[in-house]
Amino acid sequence: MMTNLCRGLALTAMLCCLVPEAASAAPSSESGSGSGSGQFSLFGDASLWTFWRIPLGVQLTSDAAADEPFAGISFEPKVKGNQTFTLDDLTSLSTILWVTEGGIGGGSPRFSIGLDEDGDGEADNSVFVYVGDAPNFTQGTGLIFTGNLLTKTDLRVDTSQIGGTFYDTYENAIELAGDAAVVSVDLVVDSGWSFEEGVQSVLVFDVQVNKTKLNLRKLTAPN
Ligand SMILES: [Ca+2]
Repeated sequence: MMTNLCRGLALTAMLCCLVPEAASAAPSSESGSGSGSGQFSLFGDASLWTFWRIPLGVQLTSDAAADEPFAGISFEPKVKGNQTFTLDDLTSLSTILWVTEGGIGGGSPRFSIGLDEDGDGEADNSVFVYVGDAPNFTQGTGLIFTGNLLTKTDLRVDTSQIGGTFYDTYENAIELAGDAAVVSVDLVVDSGWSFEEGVQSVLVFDVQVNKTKLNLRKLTAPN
């Protein structure tokens, strides 16, 4: 435990040097400029990872034996009046995370983009964007800097729910459903079942949706 803590603190210090904005949160989660501002929240087996009450990250755990064998960070776009935040408004999606238990596999971690295609405000279908190395998205524990996943061309976008294929590009997702309203963008961890120990755990240091960054100080544990 202590070793993990020390490694985590060392890692956080390194991230602060490499990516100053990763651990020093923006003034507000709602401060995104232009399309894509919004609010982050936690769900499932998610908790703030703190040191001396200072939030350093979010721990997302999928324990196959738990009542809620999943965890995530959800981003809800905030729009004014009758404006809509559509899929083609979503141009940048990235995360910095450390896979601490299990690994990457079973389709997790991934981003799940909820789309409302009939205008009732509820998601009808989702587009999934996988984290990890294409084409299998299976690898061990370790630190991942994704960069902007939406500009990658390595077929990490699953458009099968909107008439596409499991291995697709974000460009084609836009072709298929660019006008659909985005109601949520979730970073999901739910593949504990796919690992021998039955647990997949991830420490998330940063998530960015367009220009809106995860603000750890604005997050509270899920109910
Ligand atoms: Ca709907």
